[in-house]
Amino acid sequence: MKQNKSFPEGFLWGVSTASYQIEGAWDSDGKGESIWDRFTHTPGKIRNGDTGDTACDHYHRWQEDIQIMSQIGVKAYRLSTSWPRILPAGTGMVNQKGLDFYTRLVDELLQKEIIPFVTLYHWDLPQTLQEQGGWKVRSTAEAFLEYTDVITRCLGDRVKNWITHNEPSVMAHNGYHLGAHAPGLKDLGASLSASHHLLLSHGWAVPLIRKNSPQAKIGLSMNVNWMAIASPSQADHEAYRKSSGLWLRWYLDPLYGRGYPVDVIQDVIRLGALLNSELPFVYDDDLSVIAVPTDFLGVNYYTRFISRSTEIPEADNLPPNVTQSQRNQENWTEMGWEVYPEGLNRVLSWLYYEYQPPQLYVTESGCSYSDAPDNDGVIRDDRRIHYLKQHFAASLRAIENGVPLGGYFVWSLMDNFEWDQGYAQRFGLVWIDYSTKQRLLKNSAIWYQQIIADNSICE
Ligand code: GCO
Repeated sequence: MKQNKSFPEGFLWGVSTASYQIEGAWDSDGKGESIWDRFTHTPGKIRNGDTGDTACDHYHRWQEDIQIMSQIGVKAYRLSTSWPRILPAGTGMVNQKGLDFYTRLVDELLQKEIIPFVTLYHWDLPQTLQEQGGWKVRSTAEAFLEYTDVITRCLGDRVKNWITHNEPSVMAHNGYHLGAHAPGLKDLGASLSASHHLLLSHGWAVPLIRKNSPQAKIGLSMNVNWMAIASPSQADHEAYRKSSGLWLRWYLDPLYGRGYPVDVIQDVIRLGALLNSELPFVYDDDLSVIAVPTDFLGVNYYTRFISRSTEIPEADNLPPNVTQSQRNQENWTEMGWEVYPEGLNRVLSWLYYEYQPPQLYVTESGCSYSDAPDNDGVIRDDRRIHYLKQHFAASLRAIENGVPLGGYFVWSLMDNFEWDQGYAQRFGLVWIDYSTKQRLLKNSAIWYQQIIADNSICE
């Protein structure tokens, strides 16, 4: 029999976006160039040659977008501020028009009783800083502090929820090691020093935000997908140790006071990216700076990945890395990611019991399906509704399991620029017609409206 299952009172139902993915206006009103502007303007980097030059044109249509959020009834909105819109050269001159944009945005959100969660860095580093070494060098962490000071002095009286970084592991790996994201480097050693400077800048920023924004709650968002081990073999366990080490423990361990994991350092030495276990980029007090207490951990969850040793590819009954055409449509999104809701419960529970953050939020979770308006103009994105319902249910299981989960931000409010995938992937609750920039609520947005109003799901 179906049952109504309620969420705790005050649970924050939200939506999430990021500046480069929605704003457009890439060179308007004094904004400086970002590494994503440079990267997307470089031929061959992005699917279909797409750029974020206009994206959803949110920079000009922000009022309509807030109106839509208000119509859906969201309680909270996670946005990110664009560093080069505020400090065009990364440091020094402040662009008042950039600050004014975010001030108007925040004021309008508050007016509509939507709580802003502001991410300071969602990957759009000023290009000028990249030319000085980007996150590879310590001075970028110092520059981040200057930027944090400017923005939190401006908004700190009204914004009370701050996220320093979005997915530092993805920034460091995809940007500096795998080369798929800006700045497009392929150097494991560089990605390690980048990761350290990202974490250091977080550690420095937290006390500054506390000073400029009294009573603020501060956290950082990590992408944590569920990592399953393909088989009980030693080789598959070893594959799991390595990948979870590099992608998760390398970040979470220092953030929660354990320092960098020794086994990962040994792996990296074996790969030739470090000479020995002395990490040249770590200075004396850095680890205690990074371990500064925070108020919450943001979790971006999408899928399950399977750790499998390449030596024994077929040794189990978990899905192999099959091609898109072989996949059961229902269980795989158009990103090629498996739909695996129980992983969210496991991730939230693992993070809470392993690292004990005082609170957790799902700061992103969602799916890419390209369902378009039918002839009658209705967007029947039933697969998204199914995805969200199952992931909300998994969140509730985590709450029942004792996890202090404060809210869930659906990725994303609207279709937007999906990094190296350009506009080919649509994660939105709201459809964007990219030729006219018209917004249209999908059925999932209307369904979400009801979930928020009821604060419960029916299972
Ligand atoms: C990320 C980012 C988002 C993405 C989303 C879908 O996780 O990569 O935070 O900007 O758009 O996750 O891939």
